[in-house]
Amino acid sequence: MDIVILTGAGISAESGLSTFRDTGGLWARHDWRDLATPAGFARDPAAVLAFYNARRQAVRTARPNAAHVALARLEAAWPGRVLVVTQNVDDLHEKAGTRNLIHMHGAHAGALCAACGHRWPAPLVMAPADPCPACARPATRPDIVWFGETPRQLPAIHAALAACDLFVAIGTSGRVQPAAGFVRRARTAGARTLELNLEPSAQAALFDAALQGPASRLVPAWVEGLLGGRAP
Ligand code: BJW
Repeated sequence: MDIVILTGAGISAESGLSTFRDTGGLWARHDWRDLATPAGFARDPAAVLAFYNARRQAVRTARPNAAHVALARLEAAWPGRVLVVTQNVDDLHEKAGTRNLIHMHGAHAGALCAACGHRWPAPLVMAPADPCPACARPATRPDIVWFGETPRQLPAIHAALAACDLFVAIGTSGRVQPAAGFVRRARTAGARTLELNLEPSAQAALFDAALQGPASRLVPAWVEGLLGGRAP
């Protein structure tokens, strides 16, 4: 039985990283048009880089919680294929030991030249004057998918959704496309679907089952049940 797991900011909330759309979340405190669009970066690169520098710094010291650890344990112990597709740009799945992982919205670990498209490992702090190592133009940006940009590795994700037997969404509000559409794709392909979230997401009614609670409690319990032979 092959499993595809979609994670969102809620899985990292208990590791101390902000979500986006909860009360006090990043988009409650900042305007996404200024900080998470190519147009916002063109208007004020210093403000965008400062926003991501602060978050990159917070991620550096953040530790995976019981939910990330449980997913890594599932991948190691499960006889079928387990693919984690994360919308998160932190590295907590990697730190927990997950190997088969797609960062569909990019990662703090990467830098991208907005002028020539060259990619390289991100420094801890980016500044607008930083030259691209390939073309030398001062156009360094985080290698992160902003609104209006195409998420990474969609063909591989769509292929996995079409072939999976179980699709699980964890800690995501289901408000951002195309990730919000994955549950429909998985259902169409015949997969069973499960949502684990603090509250019912915008997509909750589309899932076969939806459980509410903190990821650090729900995910380890679900993984233990699955590895113990309980139905998903
Ligand atoms: C817990 C918990 C705990 C809390 N335990 N749970 C109109 C205008 C402009 C754009 C559009 C538009 N209409 C449609 C679009 C497209 C747009 C979009 O969907 N916009 C909507 C918001 C309207 N999408 C795009 O532009 C995407 N690209 C695209 O569509 O390209 C076209 C294309 C499609 C297909 C093929 C080819 C081309 C790109 C989207 C990029 C998203 N970027 C961001 C920021 C960058 C990353 C970063 O800085 O970190 O990505 S936005 C932000 O939202 C971030 C996240 O990855 C993403 C999803 O958020 P997530 O993870 O769901 O977090 P929250 O906060 O929303 O939810 C957290 C949940 O956890 C809540 O439900 C809590 O209850 C729960 N929770 N604590 C369990 N302890």
